[in-house]
Amino acid sequence: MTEEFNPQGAENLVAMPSLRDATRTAGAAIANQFAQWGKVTDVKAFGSGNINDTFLVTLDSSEEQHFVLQRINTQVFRQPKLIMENMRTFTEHVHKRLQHIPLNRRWEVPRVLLTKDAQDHWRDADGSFWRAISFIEGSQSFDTMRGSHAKEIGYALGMFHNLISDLPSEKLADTLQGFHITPLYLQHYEEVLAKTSVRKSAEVNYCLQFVSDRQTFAHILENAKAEGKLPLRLMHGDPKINNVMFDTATQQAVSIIDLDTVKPGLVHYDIGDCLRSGCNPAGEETENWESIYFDTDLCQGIVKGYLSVAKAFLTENDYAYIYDAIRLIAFELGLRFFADYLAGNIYFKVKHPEHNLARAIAQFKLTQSIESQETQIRNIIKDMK
Ligand code: GN1
Ligand code: MG
Repeated sequence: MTEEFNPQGAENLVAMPSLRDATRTAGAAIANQFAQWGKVTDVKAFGSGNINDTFLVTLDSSEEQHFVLQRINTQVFRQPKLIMENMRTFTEHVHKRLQHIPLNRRWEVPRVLLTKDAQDHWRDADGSFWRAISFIEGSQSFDTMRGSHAKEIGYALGMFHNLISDLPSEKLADTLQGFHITPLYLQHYEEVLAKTSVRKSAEVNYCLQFVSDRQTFAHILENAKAEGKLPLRLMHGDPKINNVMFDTATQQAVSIIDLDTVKPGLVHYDIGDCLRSGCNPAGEETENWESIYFDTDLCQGIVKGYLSVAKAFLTENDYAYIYDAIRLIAFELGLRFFADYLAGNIYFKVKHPEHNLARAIAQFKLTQSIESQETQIRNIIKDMK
């Protein structure tokens, strides 16, 4: 695993309230750098991201009243300038595509906002990397799933893939090496395990056993990629449900946000991530593990919405690996949380020391539920292709 991918020493912002306040104050000062069309009247923490610090900025403007300000976690994204370059290439391409596809519904792409000096980011005195993007006005996102949103979430991911399906993968840089390469997460986990004296508990033992039982399975998508069964394409990287924006009036999906991990990869990572996130009604953060299950009705809705716009570019092999992708990405996220717990919570922000352990168990319970419904899930995919 590369150093780039294993951010030793990342700050744990949430566990340090004073630093959080300082960050917020800094946020207000930085917002002014990007506020070209009005005066900043409010800056507040926004969303529930696990990596970057995100703020919603309000302006006293009659045009756009909000924008999103973010401090990129450069312990994770070591080359933040690449993210901004990718975002610009992506946005330009999609805007052109949208001019040629007749769409009878609202679909928007967040824009990169420039500083008063026409730069796409701002470095503050501490060297922190800040950037601003437009807010999709009149829209909202949801941390937990609603049945009526299933088709729309699938549509949003399908639309996203559709709009970049003709953008060659080499046009975008790799902003996060090793991201979603499960065998590398496994290797990292084994390295952490080898140098950690693990405090054993029933929860820890459950996780250790769970990972140990799925060593071979961890290679399934990477093997398919190496054998040429699944092509390298562009992906979103993080299409979880709260990255889909819904029009507040129509409740239709209108955008997918969080474009930092748009880069070459497999569309299967996205399909798997969208389904592991969207079909878990209890959500990622619950500690009531017995309540966790994979909801096949939601799965049907999401797959239906996805295929309504994605059928054109999917191959037979693509369909054959969808079930494995769902199972793998749930397992992989559990593995990432568990490894981070063992490493001392250096990658994902946490609210308490056992937080990543609890998140890992939630994903492993979800994986178990996926495994126990393999036939039903495979049938849903088969019946809809
Ligand atoms: C992280 O920061 P956020 O919440 O957008 C993570 C995703 C995980 C997700 C789980 C760059 O995303 O891969 O699926 O947490 N992003 C990165 O909630 O590691
Ligand atoms: Mg993200």
